This record gives sequence, structure tokens and C-alpha cells, in this order.
Amino acid sequence: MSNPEVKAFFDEATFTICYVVSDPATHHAVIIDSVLDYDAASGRTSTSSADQVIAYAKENDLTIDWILETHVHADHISAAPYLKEKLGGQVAIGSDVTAVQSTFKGVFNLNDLVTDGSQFDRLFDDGDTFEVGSIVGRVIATPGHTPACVTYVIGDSAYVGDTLFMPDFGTARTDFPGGDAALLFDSIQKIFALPDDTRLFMCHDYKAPGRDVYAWETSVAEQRESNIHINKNVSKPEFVEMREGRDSQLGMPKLLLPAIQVNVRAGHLPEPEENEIRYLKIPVNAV
Ligand SMILES: N[C@@H](CCC(=O)N[C@@H](CS)C(=O)NCC(=O)O)C(=O)O
Ligand SMILES: [Fe+2]
Repeated sequence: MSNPEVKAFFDEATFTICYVVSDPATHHAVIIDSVLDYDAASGRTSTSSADQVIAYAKENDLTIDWILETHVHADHISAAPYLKEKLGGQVAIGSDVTAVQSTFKGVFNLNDLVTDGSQFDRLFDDGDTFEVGSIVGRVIATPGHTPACVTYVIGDSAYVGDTLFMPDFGTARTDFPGGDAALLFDSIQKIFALPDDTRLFMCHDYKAPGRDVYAWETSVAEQRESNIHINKNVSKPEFVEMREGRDSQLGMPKLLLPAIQVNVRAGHLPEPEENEIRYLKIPVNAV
């Protein structure tokens, strides 16, 4: 079995890394964690990040089979519907997205939101597999940052979403609804159980003290050895105490409110009102 070619697209506005993961033998590919640019001040979207992904897919003659989300992102809007329209592919996420939908249906009072995950083409359970040409992809449920977080293992690479960050930055926050530091610890043990030389690709990078370039690729061995929050020497109670302490200091992501209400709909904006304009909702004093 061959290993995939990995192309990263870094969005500095949200510190998100979107990946195109392709099988060199067949040119079949998946897109992981895409970004629709959104300017909160003006309420305008733009597709310049997604268009770079489309250009790459076309230049390399890729057939996009899957448009994957590692979780319902709270810091950027997904470009999955736009990419699907332009490139094809099925949009997929972890099956516990239904729990996230139920929570935020309440927060945003989204009367029209069905909470069965049917906005997505496929809901993945722990252990499910999918194909990227001749390469097998496997899904590992890795809840903790959110209930629906998954890691995609594709050949010798894994896309860990917001479980781990680079070893010098640590781990994801666990203070969103349904987040759980103890669960995140257990999920990270599943990633640590992958082969040592598995290439690990992060969903975000914020740089780190003493590092002034962005980075997003590391390995299981490096994480186990030196992650500042959770390496082979850190116990679960130590991790939970550290994580909960840090969570209590963090401000909300800039795009939390716009992002969540769109991403629970698989990246679809709300339907236009009778004046043909789409509106997002801001709950006041509720989050
Ligand atoms: N400043 C960023 C923060 C985004 C954020 O909170 N990111 C989450 C992942 S969605 C996280 O786990 N951050 C960890 C941390 O900042 O320590 C923003 O406003 O978008
Ligand atoms: Fe996240």
C-alpha cells in the first residue's frame, strides 16, 4: 500500500490548516478541514482560501472522493458545500455531530435545524474505513475538545483535528459544550498507540513561545516524547488539572458564533429571508 501525498493550506486569519491528501497511484483524494473566508465586521464571505484548494486539485488532476471535517469547528466556517459543488465528493464528519447539533439548536434557537446529522453525506463511527484510491482511511473517535471529534488515519499519516497541537504548544481547549479534559486524555492515548513514525498533521497552529514560524507536521514519537501538556510522563489527573486551569483563562474564538451555527449545518448558510439576504444570529448574553 502506498502512502499519501499531503498538501497543506494554511489560513493565517484563523490559524487553520486544510489538507488535500491524495493517492499518488490513482489521483483519488480527500480534503480535510476546509475554510470559507469570513469577515465578521462586514459579514462578507469569500472563497479565496477554498479556490487555492480547487486550483491545486485541478492542476494535479485529482478526483475528490471525500470532504472531511475533524469536528464542528468553532473558529472558522467550513467551505465543504462550495468545494463539493466545484469538485464533487461526499461531506463527512463523526457521528456524534448529532449531540453537537442538539446543543447548538438550543443555544441559537434554530427551529429548522434537524439534529440527525442528515446535512452531511456520511456520518463516521469509530473504526469505520473509507478509500482514498488504493489507500485505506480509518476513523478513530477522539472526543474531548468536542463530543464529535475524530482523527482520520490515512496510510502512514493521521489528521488529528483539535486533539493535539504541535508539541511546543500542547493540546486543544476542552471548555466548549460537551468538551471533557479526561476524555481528551483518553483520546490522545489512542493517537499515541499509532506507530511511532506516523506523520501527524495538526488542524491549527498558533506558533509557540520561542518559535516564530508556523508548523503543523510532527510524529507520534515526537508527541509522546515532548508534548508540553501530555507526554509519556504526564498522568491523567495532572493533565486534567492543567487543561481545566488553562481553559478558564482562554477567551472565546473570534468567529465562534458565526462558525458554529453554519458548521452544524455542514457549512450551509441559513436560507435567505424574503429579501434574499441570509442572516446569522447572535445570541446576546447566552454563551
Ligand atoms: N485566537 C483564536 C483562538 C481559537 C481557539 O480557541 N482555538 C481552539 C481550537 S478551535 C483551541 O483549542 N485553542 C487552544 C488554545 O488557544 O490554547 C481565535 O480567536 O480564533
Ligand atoms: Fe476546534
